[in-house]
Amino acid sequence: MKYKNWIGGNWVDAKSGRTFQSISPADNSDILGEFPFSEKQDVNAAVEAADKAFHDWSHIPSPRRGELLFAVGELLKGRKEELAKIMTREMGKVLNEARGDVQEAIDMAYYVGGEGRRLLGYVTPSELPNKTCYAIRRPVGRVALITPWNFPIAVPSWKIFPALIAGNTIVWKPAQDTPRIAYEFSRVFEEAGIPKGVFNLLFGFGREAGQALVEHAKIDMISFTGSVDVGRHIYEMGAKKINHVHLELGGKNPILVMEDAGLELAADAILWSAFGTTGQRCTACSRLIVVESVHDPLIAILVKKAKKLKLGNGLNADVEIGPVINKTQLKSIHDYVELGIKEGAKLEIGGKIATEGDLAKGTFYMPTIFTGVTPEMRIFQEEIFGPVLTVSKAKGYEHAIELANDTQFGLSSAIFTRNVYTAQRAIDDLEAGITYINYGTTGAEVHLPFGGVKNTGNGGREAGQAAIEQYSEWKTVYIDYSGHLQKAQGID
Ligand code: TAP
Repeated sequence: MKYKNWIGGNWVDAKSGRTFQSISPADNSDILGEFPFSEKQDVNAAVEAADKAFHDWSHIPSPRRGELLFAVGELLKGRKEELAKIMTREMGKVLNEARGDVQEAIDMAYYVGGEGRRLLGYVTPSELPNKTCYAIRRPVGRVALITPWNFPIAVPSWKIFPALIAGNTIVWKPAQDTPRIAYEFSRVFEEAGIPKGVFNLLFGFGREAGQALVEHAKIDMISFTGSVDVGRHIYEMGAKKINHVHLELGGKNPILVMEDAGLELAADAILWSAFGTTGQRCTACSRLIVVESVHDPLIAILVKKAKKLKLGNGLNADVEIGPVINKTQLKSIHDYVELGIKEGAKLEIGGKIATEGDLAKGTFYMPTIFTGVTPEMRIFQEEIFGPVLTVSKAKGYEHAIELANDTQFGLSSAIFTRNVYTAQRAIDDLEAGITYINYGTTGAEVHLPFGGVKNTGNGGREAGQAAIEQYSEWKTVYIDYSGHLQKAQGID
């Protein structure tokens, strides 16, 4: 089936008529549809539509905007299973995880919908008599949203809902690998009755549609989730226009295991964090750091459990690990594995493209564990974004922290210990936006801030109250009811 862009409330083809296909990574013969290959002229139309809709949308009282988000939440609830199945077909994550992805958007719809009744500012006394002062939140304007394929509903929902509640209009360019689920998600907003032009959906590739969108003069804010390289480029583009740019970038997230950890619990959490979503999460655990005394027993448990993980099409209930998103990513993962071997790491398990039986129909990689990994190795430093876990030995707590922080990234982190002193110290010592105690590195709750330090971002956060701040700006109001000219700072 042929799908269209959604611009100004109308479903339209790309002006050039060009299209691209969405292919299932579990079965490359399964085509999920044909989508417009948008370019500059389509971007112009979408931004014009967002611009035209901005005045009216931003003047609707925010509790009313919240009601629309509640309606979206209700519709998502009703379509959860259907959306999860399409997501599994298109993106590959196993069905249970796809359900979680949709659930995150449902949670976000309700959480942010409720914020429509708050959008909190504050009132202060004035330094002068008969004068009052307060500060309120106002929308930023026309917002460009650019998202990756790995959480194709959850990550966009972290941006779309707060942007809308704050009174912005949006143009969303989803990843080229997951256009179908973006279409289905957008249809829910149409069904809920969002006014024309408030939400515009533009399919296409980053180089063409994405680039033209971030460069557009009428875009006031860019919110981007993706790789560091593209993020840096977008930051530079945004800087030229003095745009507000929000970046959520990569991770190289460590789990630390101390001598007093529960090893069975740690092993289960490590496998879930490293190989869930086939390692394609920004919060995936890609570096395991284990103190020497428990290193060998933990590796033995991990290898035994990892061997039992079942690869396959995520629509099948017994499958635990789905495919890698596409052939380019499959090659990149395998190149990293070959590099790891050359760098001198020891391959404990995996290290191969999986092609047995039905796996040959798609892009599958065996869960892979390297031991003996040291900080000079590129597999320790670079985001592989696949089912590859590196293991490093630490001499003790201080060394484990030193290893954990020896990275350009700082998204998530975790420590397994039963010692409350060690746990509390790690919360202070780990350079990351998120720290888990006795849990893996993945999983987020929508009412708490999400994001990272160092090269993982530029200081902003998704979700929680932080999301509202992200998509709004302060307006300060002074009301003088003295009836004469009162000058501040004691000027006569
Ligand atoms: P990227 O290749 O960076 O792509 C992300 C988005 O940017 C896609 O929609 C892409 O479009 C678009 N894009 C590419 N070049 C562009 C350009 N020149 N101008 C404007 N847009 C452009 O990342 P990815 O491979 O899809 O996603 C994986 C990365 O995302 C990992 O680094 C992961 O850690 C990160 N991630 C981070 C988080 C958070 S919250 N920190 C969450 C999820 C993922 P096309 O796909 O069409 O090229």
